[in-house]
Amino acid sequence: MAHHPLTVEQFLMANPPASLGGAGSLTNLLSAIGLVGKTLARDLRIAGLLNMLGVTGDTNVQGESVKKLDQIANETFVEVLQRDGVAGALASEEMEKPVFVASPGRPSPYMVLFDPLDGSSNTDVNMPLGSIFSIVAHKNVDQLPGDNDLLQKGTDQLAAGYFLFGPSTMLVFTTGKGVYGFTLDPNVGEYQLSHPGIKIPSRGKVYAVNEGNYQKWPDGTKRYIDSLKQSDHAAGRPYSGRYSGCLVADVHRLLLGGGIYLYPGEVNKPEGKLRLLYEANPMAMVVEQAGGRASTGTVRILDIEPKKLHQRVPLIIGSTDDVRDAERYLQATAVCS
Ligand code: AFP
Repeated sequence: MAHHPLTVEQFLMANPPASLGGAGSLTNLLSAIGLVGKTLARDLRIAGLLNMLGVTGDTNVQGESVKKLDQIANETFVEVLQRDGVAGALASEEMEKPVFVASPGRPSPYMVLFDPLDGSSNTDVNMPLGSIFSIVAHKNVDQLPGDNDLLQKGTDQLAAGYFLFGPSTMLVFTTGKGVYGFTLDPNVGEYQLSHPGIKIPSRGKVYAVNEGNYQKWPDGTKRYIDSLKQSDHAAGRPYSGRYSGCLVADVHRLLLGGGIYLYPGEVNKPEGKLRLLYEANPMAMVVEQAGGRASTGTVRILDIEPKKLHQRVPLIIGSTDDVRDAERYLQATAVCS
């Protein structure tokens, strides 16, 4: 008998997520997001042949140089998710302002926040890339959504996940009932269940951080990273360093094998680099649903009350025991400073 893993749609039909806008509407939204991933996987596979590499010459709201693939990925998310009223509002790392799609005749209970292409430094050198998405409810569909409706705590997310564009394309997501990984079979055109019920080990042997920033860190962060390099066989140290430049790829490795990813605050930039609403929150929901932990070093990511759409936070995420170890070192600095 041939082996036919569940497609993501079959999985969602068998495990229907709590929908707001009528039965199946969150399933419809997740399927639309799945189409975005298939489209991006197709483009990325031959980007070098389609004049899609390099920069556009613009800078985004973050003040970062925009890669052509950043723009293509953002346009794909917006074009697909504007259709069919699957989402009422869209917010992106690449757009200063959200796109409000809902209209009186086309309300939608869902809003999607996304980083359309994570790991932009990897686009032109064929290294791993990702996309990250977070789905929140527009609670009062009788009123059109506004900027403040998007500023919701991570604990309010209805679903979150990512695409990993690596040797294979994967869709990994949670709707609050565990974490499931699907591998895209491009020949069939379907995501098929390959990683049911992902659980992150309580401790790993891998750490992911940009050590080039070492001199910018507070002492506690330096001491933590130094500790991972000390030889202590009972504690499984030294850890191995694995840093790809793509949050999705580094966290996916930890999700399956355990360990810790850090983009910590710096002495002169305590807020760090990563964005709360469309990077830290969705990755934190996935990792917590898999049994892991995500904090700023002092505060649980999912408990943070957002103040601004593109707000940045430090991110310490991964195996529970590893993140707790890091928090002890970072909080020791916080107390002293
Ligand atoms: P870009 O998408 O702008 O490359 O940023 C990627 C990212 O948000 C995250 O995916 C990486 O882990 C981290 O930033 C890389 O940042 P550094 O290049 O400063 O280490």
